Amino acid sequence: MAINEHYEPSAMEQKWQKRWAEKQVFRMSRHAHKEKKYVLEMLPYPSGHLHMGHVRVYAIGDVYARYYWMRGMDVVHPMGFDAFGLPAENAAIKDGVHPATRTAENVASFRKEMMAMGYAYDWALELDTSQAEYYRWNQWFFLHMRKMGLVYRRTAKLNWCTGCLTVIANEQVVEGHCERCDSAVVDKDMREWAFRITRYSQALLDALDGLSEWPERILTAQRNWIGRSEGALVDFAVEGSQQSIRVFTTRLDTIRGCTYVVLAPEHPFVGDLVKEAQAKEVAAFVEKAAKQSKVERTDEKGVKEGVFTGAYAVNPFNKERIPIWLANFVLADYGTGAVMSVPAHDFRDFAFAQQYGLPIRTVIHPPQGAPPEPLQEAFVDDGVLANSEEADGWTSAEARQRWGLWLEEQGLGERTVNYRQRDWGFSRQRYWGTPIPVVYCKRCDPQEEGIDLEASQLPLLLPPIDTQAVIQGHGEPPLAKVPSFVNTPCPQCGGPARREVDTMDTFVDSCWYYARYLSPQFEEGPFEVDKARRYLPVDIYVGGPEHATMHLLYFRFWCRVMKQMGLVDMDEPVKRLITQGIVNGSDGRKMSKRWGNFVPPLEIIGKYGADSLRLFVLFAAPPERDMNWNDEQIEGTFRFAKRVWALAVAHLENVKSAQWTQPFEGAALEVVRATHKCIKHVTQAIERLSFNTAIAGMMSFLNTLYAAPPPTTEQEKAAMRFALKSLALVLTPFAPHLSDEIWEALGEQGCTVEAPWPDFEEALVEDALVSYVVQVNGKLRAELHLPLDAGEEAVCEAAKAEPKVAAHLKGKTVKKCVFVPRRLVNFVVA
Ligand code: ANZ
Ligand code: ZN
Repeated sequence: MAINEHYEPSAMEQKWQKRWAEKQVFRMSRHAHKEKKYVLEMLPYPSGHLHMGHVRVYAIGDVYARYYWMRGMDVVHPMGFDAFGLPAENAAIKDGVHPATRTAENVASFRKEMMAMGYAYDWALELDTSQAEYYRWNQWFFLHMRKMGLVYRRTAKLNWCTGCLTVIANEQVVEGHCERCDSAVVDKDMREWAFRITRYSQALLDALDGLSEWPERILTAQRNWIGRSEGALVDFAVEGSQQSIRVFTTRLDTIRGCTYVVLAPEHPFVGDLVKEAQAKEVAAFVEKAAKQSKVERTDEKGVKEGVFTGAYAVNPFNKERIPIWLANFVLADYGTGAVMSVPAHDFRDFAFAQQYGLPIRTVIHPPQGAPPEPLQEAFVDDGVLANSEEADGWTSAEARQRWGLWLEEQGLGERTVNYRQRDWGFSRQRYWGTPIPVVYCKRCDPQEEGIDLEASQLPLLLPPIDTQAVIQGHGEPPLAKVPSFVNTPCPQCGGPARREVDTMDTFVDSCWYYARYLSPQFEEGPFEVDKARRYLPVDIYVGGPEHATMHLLYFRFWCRVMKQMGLVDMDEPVKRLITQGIVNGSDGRKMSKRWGNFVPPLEIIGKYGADSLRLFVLFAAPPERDMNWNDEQIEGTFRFAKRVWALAVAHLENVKSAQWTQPFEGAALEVVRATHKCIKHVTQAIERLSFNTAIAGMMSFLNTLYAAPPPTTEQEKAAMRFALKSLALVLTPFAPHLSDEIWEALGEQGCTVEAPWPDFEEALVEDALVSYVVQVNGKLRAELHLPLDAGEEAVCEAAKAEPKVAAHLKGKTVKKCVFVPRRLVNFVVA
């Protein structure tokens, strides 16, 4: 075969991509009897073209997939498309193209660009969540989960995005704005469907401790999101009323410092409590608070506003009469919607008390003693009780414990646990999503709870729709504009009924896709249980840290549900999670068309080849760190690829058929040693997720090979052949096309990913020679390079024989010889 002496990646890469596909090199179950390894990257939303962030995350996954293949494992490495969602619909509104059309185009171009990157996917497993054969199983899960009590309908104050014209999740609201379109988010009372994820709050929290291979920052984010707090419910009697106000507090120890009580403006008692004199002011306040969004009300920097109700409560501990206020920052749906305020020990209460001239009473001292009065700021940590009568001197923890019991004995309250996490509302008022399989019948279901379809009626297909109808959605779900969809006979009475017109949040789609990949054509259920048993959980999952509290929490919940249904036998979907850093432009800002720092991957592939691009994204920074695009550095990795090829070309004819079976020596041995060293370095760097140092090691190995004398003897040729072959193997996870080209040129069979990962011999990795400093009476006289295993006697003899040392020893007696192995010899002479 004729070798192209010039490094021309495009022909080389296309050739190998074609061959890999024809031979189905990456197919699942190729090593069916070996240990399995499931390597997965988060499935992308197909947005048109790959950007550098995609290139990077898939390159990271690809290193592991190829590496484990070469380790002989039964690797699964699939790819698919999270094809439903708002962007396709918004694009339709912008360009007048139907979401289905746009999505199909985008999927096709994504797939093509991924192939051009040479990613090792088993394309037979590909899935597209917008296809009925996929989303019908979302509907199937919905029906099952409803029977399990995990799906319900509720009226809730929802986050309504004024730009996307749909409800969005709490997690998607960033500082009062939509994460996606940046428009303002307002509260809106609506009926919606929700998953009872809170039933699993404690289980999801507990299991975080077992996720030892997840990044700490994700675990922390999930802990905070679930937000377990242990506290107490305490009843405060209301003066002149039979009712008492129940508050939730995490700081029962501070209760003797409570100087007023605050209710949420929506609290059901407000109407009854309020006194004539305050009625007008209170009504105005309630109305104003209702217009503020949750985010505004709880923003730490936001304005804290309140109003006195005219009513008083009684502190059950000291029987003190304290005023009842309303405040915007108290939320109706957290705890009990009522708070006992302790301004001396809570920042928010402190600010509020100062603003409205309410008393501040210290009841907790820091361990070092009482702070000076008046307080400059709240002391919010645990400490020692003061001004609390019999409890003075108790620790905070002790007080919570003892008073908690006391409350229960007295019937004045109870200890309790609260979670910040809320149920997951998943109704979306948009077209491009999974239809919800229920109908509403006035006759059979006057409360509009929704009547389930039968499993046999699935899939409930998303109807074709006129693009104009999607465009004119404007707040009303587009599906409501398709009469042939909406009007349907009631499954119970056969009379006229209406279908649900909301669709499901696309985060439903990504809750279980990793299991569907294993049997994407399966028609009897969401996936084949046997396959799931064999290949799950996912061993390595790579994706963005921005999914910490949404996808990565939702799919953990879903996994537990699937276990209860008997579909899987694990509690957690993923063993090891890798969250990649951001790709910034060369200006250090997040790479984006908006900032004009966007570098299209396709252009880079065209100019330098996919291998150089892969090397670049893996070399520029460790996977979990952010990286900057750098024009010089892509030139650098391109130069490396060229030099690898040039070295192979230079030696190929000469070394191709070299054979050697004896132990290596001399220059040949040095080449062999350098090779083992490189194999060890790359192997360990891959295991450590340090791909940049793996590449650096290969670069320095390449320099060693360039510096080696041209091989002339059969032995030297064989050593160089071994070096090139090994380089081709360890380079495979990073630059697979170039590797395979060298592999083939050396006359090897198949492709590198089918070959075993090379082993290294520890004995050969250690440096052959060590350098000794030779001193006479502590003065440096010479430096010697001696074999690693040379003993004291041999080293001293060699040192004495060294002419420069010999000159200083002449005519003197050596009184002592200090020997430090592998470092130093010092002759002490008189
Ligand atoms: C008295 C107190 C004294 C509190 C103190 C804190 C410090 P986490 O830990 O987040 O669960 N709280 C209770 N319900 C609330 C609501 N609906 N809206 C706003 N705040 C509410 O927070 C629990 C604490 O938040 C509770 O403990 C309560 O204030 C407040 F030195 O009670 B604390
Ligand atoms: Zn009916």
